[in-house]
Amino acid sequence: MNFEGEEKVISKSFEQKRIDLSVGQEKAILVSVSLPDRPWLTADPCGEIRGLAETAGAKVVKEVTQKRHDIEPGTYIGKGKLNELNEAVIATDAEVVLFDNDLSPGQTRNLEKALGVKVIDRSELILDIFAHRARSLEAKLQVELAQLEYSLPRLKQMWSHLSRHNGGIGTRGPGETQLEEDRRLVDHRIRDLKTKLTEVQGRKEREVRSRAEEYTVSLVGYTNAGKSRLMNRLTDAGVYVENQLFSTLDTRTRQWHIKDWGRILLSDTVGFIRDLPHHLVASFKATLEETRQARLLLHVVDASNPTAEAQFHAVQKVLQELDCHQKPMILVLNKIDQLNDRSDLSLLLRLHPRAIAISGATGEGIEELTETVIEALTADFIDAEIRTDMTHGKILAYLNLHAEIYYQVYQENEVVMRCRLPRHLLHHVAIPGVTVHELNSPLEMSLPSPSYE
Ligand SMILES: Nc1nc2c(ncn2[C@@H]2O[C@H](COP(=O)(O)OP(=O)(O)OP(=O)(O)O)[C@@H](O)[C@H]2O)c(=O)[nH]1
Ligand SMILES: [Mg+2]
Repeated sequence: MNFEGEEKVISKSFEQKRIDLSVGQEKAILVSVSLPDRPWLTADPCGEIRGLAETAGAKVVKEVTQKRHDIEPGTYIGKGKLNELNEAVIATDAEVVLFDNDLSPGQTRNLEKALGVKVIDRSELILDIFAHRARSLEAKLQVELAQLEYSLPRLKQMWSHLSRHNGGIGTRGPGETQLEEDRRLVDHRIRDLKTKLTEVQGRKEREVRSRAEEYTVSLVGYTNAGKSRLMNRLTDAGVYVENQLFSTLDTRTRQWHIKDWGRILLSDTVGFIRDLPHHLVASFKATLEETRQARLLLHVVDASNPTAEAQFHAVQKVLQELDCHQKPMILVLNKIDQLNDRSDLSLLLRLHPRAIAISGATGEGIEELTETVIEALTADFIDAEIRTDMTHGKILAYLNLHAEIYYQVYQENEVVMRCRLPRHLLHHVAIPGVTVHELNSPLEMSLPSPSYE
């Protein structure tokens, strides 16, 4: 991958390799293996990998499935299945085999040798989709880093399957020197990208922190759950909505104005998926900064999807990796207009009694969602009496901006205020020369100011 203003450090041949390994509009056979720790979740075992394959542009010509207790170390699938796959490749003229499971570099190499076509695993396919979708410089840097980290241990195999694929050009594969050279270049580029991303991350952190006083809410959820559509409904953002996986790769933040209440900064972000490549999660930290710093998460689930519950857990797992799983969260059960049978919804509500059922498409449930968001954001408000002398003009201005002041008197050189403000802003106010007394009961609030030294 290559973009403006970026120095080309990776060799041309390496870039070409990546392009050739991209899925494109090829005829593809899908393979999905069920294992005890990674079972199929629906009656359609290839459903998700088909979605990914089509998103990448491939034409699916056949699907092969196998249930196993354990993988075959060399080839992942058993000998019989491999023969069946081989015959299918010949019969359909397939150009690529896409695995729903993750393969080791050795397994990929052996499978390619046996089948004579490219074999691409789930992580590589996801990385490929991300690479095509990335638009901003930040997203491009992040995807390139994830791709290179994924490729580094696979360089040898990348060369060999390409030489085979390209009809015998350099069929003996690259010399060791060429391989060493590639490794060195990739290594160098990884370091370079990490430095650039640290800069981006630092800038992003400062930018997001500067909004610390705002009500920041972040939409999270499985890919295609309907986050962007909900964002558009709430904010008129005009964000790209598409019935495909990973439509959104960059974070967008927009103002959500709630009548008679105020504004919220709402962020829409990249969707998650089961077994998201680890490199990708790690390198997408800059993009997910809004989520990491948000006060509240809206976890959007497609309630009409038969695997809704599993998708919920897959997202929670990624949130854990990002250290966001302890944040206040509202579970939003979306697409209820699409449910044929509302008993599926009852089941989800039994599992998550505090969830809010909505439809981003019809607007059903949006009012309840709005009220729940306000409740969650205002839950941590305090009432306080604040005394300060007149020299603290900045504090007064700050309170005017961020607190709801309902009582204010001037006594000699002192201002006494009673106000309601978010607890997390208290530390901005409680500085030397300012006395803050928390009012704990309505009675105390109505009493004449207590005197305290
Ligand atoms: N019927 C119905 N369809 C919906 C609803 N919300 C979203 N969709 C559709 O679901 C698809 C995905 O919606 P998006 O908003 O792009 O989903 P997303 O979560 O942003 O997806 P990514 O950006 O890929 O993570 C689109 O075709 C939407 O029109 C809903 O409430 N009801
Ligand atoms: Mg989206």
